[in-house]
Amino acid sequence: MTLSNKDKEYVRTFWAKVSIQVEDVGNDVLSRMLVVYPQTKTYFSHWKDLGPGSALVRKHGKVVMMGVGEAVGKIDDLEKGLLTLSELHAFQLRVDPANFKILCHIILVVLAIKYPNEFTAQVHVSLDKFLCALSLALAEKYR
Ligand code: HNI
Repeated sequence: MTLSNKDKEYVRTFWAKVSIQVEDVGNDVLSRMLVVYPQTKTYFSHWKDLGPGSALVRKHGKVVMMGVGEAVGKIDDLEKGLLTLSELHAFQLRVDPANFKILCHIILVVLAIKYPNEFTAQVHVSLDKFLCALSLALAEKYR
């Protein structure tokens, strides 16, 4: 799947808004993922508190969303840009790539709730394409 220049523009413009609230957005995303898809908790079993909004959930939520933000910066070559992160998730963390789809779905839901006016159908399409491409790039090192 290729992102058109228009897609990239929509993603960059939308992300400019998200980037000033990455901590809150990240907290909502990770909190919701752990509640709605409790199987994802297995990867974070070393944390003391996996409840919504806990200190570690908030902190890691921000880390993940910063990662997505970096990917926006590398939107022209996601495969190369995310190589290190892909290696980390594949070989060290051993995260089943099915979870990338889950996380991307949650990201869309949270952004739609938080930015109802900016989250137009066109932004939705472009973000969905971007997140699919990001997931694919993250799964690159699994094969
Ligand atoms: Ni993910 C660590 C980014 C999906 C489980 N993850 C990171 C880090 C970044 C990151 C950045 C910190 C790396 C470092 O320390 O150098 N993760 C991303 C991105 C996505 C993603 C951009 C997809 C959009 N990660 C997932 C998913 C899971 C996941 C779907 C599991 C359900 N990630 C982890 C775990 C860690 C992690 C586990 C280590 C956490 C820890 O304890 O430090």
